[in-house]
Amino acid sequence: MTHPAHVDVVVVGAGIAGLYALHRLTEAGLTVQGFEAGDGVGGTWYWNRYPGARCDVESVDYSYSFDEDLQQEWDWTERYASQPEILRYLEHVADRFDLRRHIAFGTRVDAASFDAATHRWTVTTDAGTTTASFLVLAVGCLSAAQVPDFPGLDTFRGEVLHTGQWPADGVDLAGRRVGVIGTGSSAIQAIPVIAEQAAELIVFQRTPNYSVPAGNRPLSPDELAAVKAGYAEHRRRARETFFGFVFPLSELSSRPALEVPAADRDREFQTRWDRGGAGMTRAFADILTDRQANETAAEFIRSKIREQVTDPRTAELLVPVDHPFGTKRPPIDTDYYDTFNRDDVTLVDVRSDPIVEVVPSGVRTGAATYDLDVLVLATGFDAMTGPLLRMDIRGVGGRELRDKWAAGPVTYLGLATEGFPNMFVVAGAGSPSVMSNMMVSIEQHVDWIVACLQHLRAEGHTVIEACADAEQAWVEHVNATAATTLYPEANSWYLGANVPGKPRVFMPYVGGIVDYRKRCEDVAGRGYAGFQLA
Ligand code: N01
Repeated sequence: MTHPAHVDVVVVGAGIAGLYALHRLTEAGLTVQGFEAGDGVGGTWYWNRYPGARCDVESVDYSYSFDEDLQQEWDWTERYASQPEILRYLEHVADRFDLRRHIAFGTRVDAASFDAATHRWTVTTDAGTTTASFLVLAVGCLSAAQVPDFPGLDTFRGEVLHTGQWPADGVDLAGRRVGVIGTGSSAIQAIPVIAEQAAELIVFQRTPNYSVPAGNRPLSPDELAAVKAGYAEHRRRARETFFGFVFPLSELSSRPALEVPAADRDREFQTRWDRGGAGMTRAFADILTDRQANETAAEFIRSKIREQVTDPRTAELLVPVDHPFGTKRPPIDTDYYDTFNRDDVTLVDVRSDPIVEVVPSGVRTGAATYDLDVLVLATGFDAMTGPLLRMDIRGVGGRELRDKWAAGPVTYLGLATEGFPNMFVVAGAGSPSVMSNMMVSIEQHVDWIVACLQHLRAEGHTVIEACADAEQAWVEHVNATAATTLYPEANSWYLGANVPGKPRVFMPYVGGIVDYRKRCEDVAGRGYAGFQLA
């Protein structure tokens, strides 16, 4: 596809955010050009095809709400949709709204620079350049794979695969010895499925995680019909929750955990455990803000791990102790702990016996060499800032975004950053994004951006830029909000702790989506207060 010389808006990325942005912008009468590194739409759901990949937000919530016909005609088959089903859905959305014609696939944006004289961005891809009045970065929060610098990785004779870059044609693991490094959400989903397929599985764990059963199951036609009958109300309620989806609450949910007798507390945890999914952190009001309250939930999960894993030594290795429950994104699983009862699955604790190197035949720790045919790196992502900073983005006066964010991301509302006019980030650092149902956040962000561009057009403005003082105040607010929670206590990707040398800054906004939306609406209502319009 040849690039147009100039468009109103360039949208980078054709995942959930990029597709919705293209739809809304074209609907608003703007000319657009989308660029997507993958050969198809889907973003996260295009790249993460590892065995067992599925969403941890329920399908009826993890779907667009903007079009009533779309949500009525699509039938989700399971409580939590699998990667292939979500990808089919996004392909359907692209076709239904005729979005593919705006997208150059297989085209990676390498650089973008702003010209203060013409008020235009020049966007450079591996196939050419385009200028645009506005730049919308919809590149995802978890799209830059993090590959640890293991000595000898390139000498491995077998196949090395990252969960976030899984081959589209799949990988036949039958009869092969597979190693998985990591025990985050991706690994916890992949491990039970890989164990079924492979001859032998070795799991290299550095930090044990708290995993809760997903309780995945088929969605019955009656359930689906009931949701569809009340979809508008369901969506409205979801938008009024803290995270953007309706957790089942009980009369205990608003109470501090330690005010509730221990037996009642455990009954509540058990109810949520049996129901499955992400509700454990909402069992009581202070699970994510009070260490002792958190410990009651953590202890409950630890007891479940000990119950499920028959070998006591393996069970103890799987029990998490070094971070509060929920301060890393809580994985939800299908048969994760039970998988370690299999004779063909081995858990290696690389905290006490670190990986020294990868050798041609496998992985060598201080104590042993593990021979492998396939090495799966479930080692996560350079989250939130990685996908942006891997591009060479330059604002006014050639200032590099990499320089501006050298000590961590600095944004106004997560949407914009001073010195980089006419550039918007969808679900960026400083927004609720990964701390919410991404669908709800993405729709809110994109709607806000499109309304902003319409306002500029109506008022005859060609430039919008975040003001330094508004940005500073927002960053302080984001940090102060995080400091009221337990989140900063974990070495998580939220903090950049998983990438050596990355500044330790808590990136998402944990004030909730209702609070955030009100702030965004207030800013717009006051003529885009905190932005300079020219
Ligand atoms: O990545 P992670 P992920 N040596 O960063 C280990 C979303 N997601 O891809 O904890 C040894 O969580 C690392 O160990 P440690 C979700 O938001 C959602 O699993 O740093 N180990 C950790 O165990 C999630 O949070 C879904 O000590 C190394 C693992 O690799 C996010 O994506 C599914 C290592 C990385 O875990 C990221 O999840 C999947 C090293 N050098 C993902 N380097 C659903 O919707 C890293 N590790 C369900």
